[in-house]
Amino acid sequence: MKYKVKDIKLADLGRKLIETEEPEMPGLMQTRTKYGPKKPLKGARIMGSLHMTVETAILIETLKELGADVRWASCNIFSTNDAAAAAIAKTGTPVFAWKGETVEEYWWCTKEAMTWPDGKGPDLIVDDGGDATLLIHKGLEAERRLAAVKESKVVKESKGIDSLKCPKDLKDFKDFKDIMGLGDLSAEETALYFTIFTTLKKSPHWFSEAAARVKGVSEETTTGVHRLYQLEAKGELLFPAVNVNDSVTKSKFDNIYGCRESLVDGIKRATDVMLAGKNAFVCGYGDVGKGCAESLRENHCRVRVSEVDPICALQACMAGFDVGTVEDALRWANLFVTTTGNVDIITAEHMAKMRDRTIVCNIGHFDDEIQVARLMSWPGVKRTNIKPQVDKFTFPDGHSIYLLAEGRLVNLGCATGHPGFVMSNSFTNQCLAQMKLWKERASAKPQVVRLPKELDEEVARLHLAACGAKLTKLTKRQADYIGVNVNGPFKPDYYRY
Ligand code: NAD
Ligand code: RBV
Repeated sequence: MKYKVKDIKLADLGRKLIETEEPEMPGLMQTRTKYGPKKPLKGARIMGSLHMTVETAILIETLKELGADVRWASCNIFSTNDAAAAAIAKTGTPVFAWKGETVEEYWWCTKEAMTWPDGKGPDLIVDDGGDATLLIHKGLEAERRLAAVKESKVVKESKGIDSLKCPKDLKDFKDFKDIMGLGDLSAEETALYFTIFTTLKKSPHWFSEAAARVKGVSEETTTGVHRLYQLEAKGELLFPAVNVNDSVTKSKFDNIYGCRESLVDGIKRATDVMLAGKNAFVCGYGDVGKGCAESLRENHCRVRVSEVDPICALQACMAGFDVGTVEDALRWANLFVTTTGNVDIITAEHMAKMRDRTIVCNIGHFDDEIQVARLMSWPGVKRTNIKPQVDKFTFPDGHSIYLLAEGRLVNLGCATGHPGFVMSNSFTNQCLAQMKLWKERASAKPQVVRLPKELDEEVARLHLAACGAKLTKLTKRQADYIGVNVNGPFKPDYYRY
């Protein structure tokens, strides 16, 4: 299939949106001018799993300008801008994404974006949250397990599948789950493993061949980076990885200033609520939490935050926020926002005790910060859909809460994500990371690295003119005095910004 988007007729609108946003992304436009003529990504097949927004469309067209052969899927079921997706598909770049995918469709799209017309996989991955990387790692694990089972007696011992010759003769998904020893799976895990099952049924060595081909991944977000370091620590990381999130010009800009703009955008587009005078509770005061708390205060909410880390809690105090627990805020808050990248932050029990008409949303990467599945199956709870991505849940005692984007990233599910200017910083880092991975493909090891500080400073430099900023130049005497080079890097690696 060449592409699958909501409606290809939206391409003209998408193109206008892209052209309007391009001047807001000077880092990407200058990357095209500087590196485009040399085509440093020539020959590279790049698969992307990253929100299919207008900003991402400009990243995709930059990667193409650098010479890459690109295929794309979104990394969230609600985050696609259908017009942007159509505009990219119309140029001949395969896109598999639309707003409002089911989880089954989501994993199908991811695998489709990963499969080139010759049936083989990508050379490089741009990942956001780690799902493309996860598919290859879990797929390879399954392929190996099936091969091992084939060689052992386990097949005979397992229920009713004595004659199984793995994996081509797998009868159904239940056989596969039995062999893999998969117990109760969530809907999301079921969809992931079903995609692995159908892939292996058709092509028993697909994942080992794909894993051998991939030369690297660049990871966009905090949660995806955590997953990569966990794989590396276990010795299971299959290919080199660049941690884009921890470039200073990414996490200290996108995560803070991006969320500072797009959180409130999402809440307002979803609810039209008057924020001034409301009590808002932000769970987590890391980078995202800092941007969220500040924006709610700027909108004249009273803001409290929660933290587990005493350093971040003290930072919140110094910024003038109250620090407390979710439990203590249940009868106080009109709005809860989760920003932790952790699980079970707002439980179904919490929601059962909240004030009437409390708004609950998440801006962290995955939806398990809020116990959405437990909320949906809470005894006697009634769900009323108000409009796409806005649901009212009424509890038996008569109080209701409003859940935005089914607990998925509210800024991308209910609005259009961060603005272009901040994404230009993030995505310029992505381009530099992809060029590094491709250039070093013959020698790089399967480990997680960051981009050098020189490049981080360069990304910032590319965005200064648009803000009308004029840099001061160090004299040689000043540079020697503080122990740096006149042209940078200006800080040691341990500096925290
Ligand atoms: P971070 O590590 O800087 O911040 C998370 C904070 O949550 C930490 O300070 C941690 O101590 C705190 N925390 C953990 N468990 C907690 C708990 N039980 N209660 C209270 N606090 C707790 O990470 P970040 O860069 O701020 O990213 C947070 C999440 O947002 C990640 O999932 C990331 O991928 C995602 N993200 C989303 C967007 C977006 O546009 N929606 C942008 C950037 C990052
Ligand atoms: N994010 N992308 C956008 N407009 O395309 N907005 C936010 C956009 C990214 C951001 O970099 C963050 O790390 C990631 O989404 C979380 O999935």
